[in-house]
Amino acid sequence: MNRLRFGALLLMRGRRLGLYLSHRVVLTVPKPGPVRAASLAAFQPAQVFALDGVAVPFFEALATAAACQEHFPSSFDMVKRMLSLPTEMRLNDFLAYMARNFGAELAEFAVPVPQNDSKDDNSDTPQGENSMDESDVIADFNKKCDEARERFWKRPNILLCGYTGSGKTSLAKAILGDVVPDDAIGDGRPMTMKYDCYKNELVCIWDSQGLESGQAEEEFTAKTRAFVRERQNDPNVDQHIHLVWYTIQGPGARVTSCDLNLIRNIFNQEHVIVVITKADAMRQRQKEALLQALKEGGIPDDRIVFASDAESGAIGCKELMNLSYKMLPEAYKDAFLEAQRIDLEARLQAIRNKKGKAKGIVTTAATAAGAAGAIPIPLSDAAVLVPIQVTMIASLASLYGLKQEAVKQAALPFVAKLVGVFTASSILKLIPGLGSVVNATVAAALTTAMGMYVTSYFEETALAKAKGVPAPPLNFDMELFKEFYAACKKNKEN
Ligand SMILES: Nc1nc2c(ncn2[C@@H]2O[C@H](COP(=O)(O)OP(=O)(O)O)[C@@H](O)[C@H]2O)c(=O)[nH]1
Ligand SMILES: [Mg+2]
Repeated sequence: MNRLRFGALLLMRGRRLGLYLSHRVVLTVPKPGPVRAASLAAFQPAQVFALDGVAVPFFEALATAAACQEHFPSSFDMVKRMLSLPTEMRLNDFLAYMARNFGAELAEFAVPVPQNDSKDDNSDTPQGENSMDESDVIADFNKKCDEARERFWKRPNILLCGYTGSGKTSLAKAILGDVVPDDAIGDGRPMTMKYDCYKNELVCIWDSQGLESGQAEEEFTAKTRAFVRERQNDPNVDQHIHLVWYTIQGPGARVTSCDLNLIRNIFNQEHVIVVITKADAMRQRQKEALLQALKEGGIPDDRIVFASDAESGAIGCKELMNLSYKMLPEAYKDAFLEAQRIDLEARLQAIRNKKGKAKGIVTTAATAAGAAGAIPIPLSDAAVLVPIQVTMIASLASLYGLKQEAVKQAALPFVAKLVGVFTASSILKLIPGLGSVVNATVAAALTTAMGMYVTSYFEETALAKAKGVPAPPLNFDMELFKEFYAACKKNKEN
């Protein structure tokens, strides 16, 4: 069966049209009069146009019409009015118009049969006509999480280059931790064949084979050039190499012409950090000699870091991490900061700094909820607010980098609760005196309250995760939620 998306336009057997708000709520004009919400099952559509938001452009006009109880002879007239089409237009001409202007196609549709079998008895989820399909909500939630993930977490590509045995893999492991497998570190043997890609959702490390002593330098240089060219020619910048850590073995105290050629001519120098490795085993004189040789080769001081692996005390790793952070393109910084294992305080601070973005997400959702609430939503249909909030929570979960398992543990119970909270009986219990209708102000305030509540919980969870301590238990704390709600309402009134 085709999945319906928010804003799909439904056509009933016959001529009645409805706007699908998701989770089985349809807006239509059931009989001459104002716009009403109906359940998908009651509407019984047989055909559907455009599974993707075709009705969204006139949603605002619809909300206004509904708010002032505007009278429509039929749902078809309502749609024509929203689209500013001539009232005498016939259904066939209308279908042709939709195809032309929205690329909307008419498809057969069957109302899915609700599954009521697997609900436990003391679940908060209401049964019956107005109940939302929880599995639908969760599928939607997971999809929204993936989408948000792509927005917030752009994964940087870091290339490690340098002679075999110079300590490339050890360095990557010291800074980026477990993404680099233990057995990738060699003892003189070339462990890395061609280019190995170590990656998780935060970072992708290209570990090159490295130049073997005795191997033709030209061949190695040509191979490296080909690899870099291929990536930098990709129109998708996410595929580019964003940073190069070029390693020079410190105790060797030698910079070869091959090193200099690679650093200066093959890579974009703007993206290269020269890392002098095994600093733990270097004499001061060797350090000075290397710096001098690099300086003569035209490498600026501020692009050179002395470092050692984790076993040797991770000398200079914090410095390398800070410099890398500074040099990475803006979009890739957050993921890098999260991936690095060297500077815990920087990670904690980065998590705390997410409040601003979180606030933006909550405001967007509250605005959408306010627009939905402009059609005074009968409480039984407060379900229309759920998809908006599901999107909000998914975005917040992704922003705080809660991984798939954490999302399941921390966010899904929220979503399940949400389905319960936004139903007539529990919402009335929650906020006495609310009346029987959720209006724009209440819809926005409820959404803001939920957003603030979720943000503070996700922030705590992300901080705990970074510190390696157990995440706080999730108790959906009604009292706390009420406090947030009261604060939001007060804000609105002032
Ligand atoms: N003393 C010391 N040894 C290191 C350091 N980094 C790497 N090594 C050793 O150098 C060898 C080669 O390291 P590896 O990371 O596999 O180098 P790669 O071939 O460039 O990836 C291994 O035996 C490492 O244990 C370091 O900072 N200090
Ligand atoms: Mg290696």
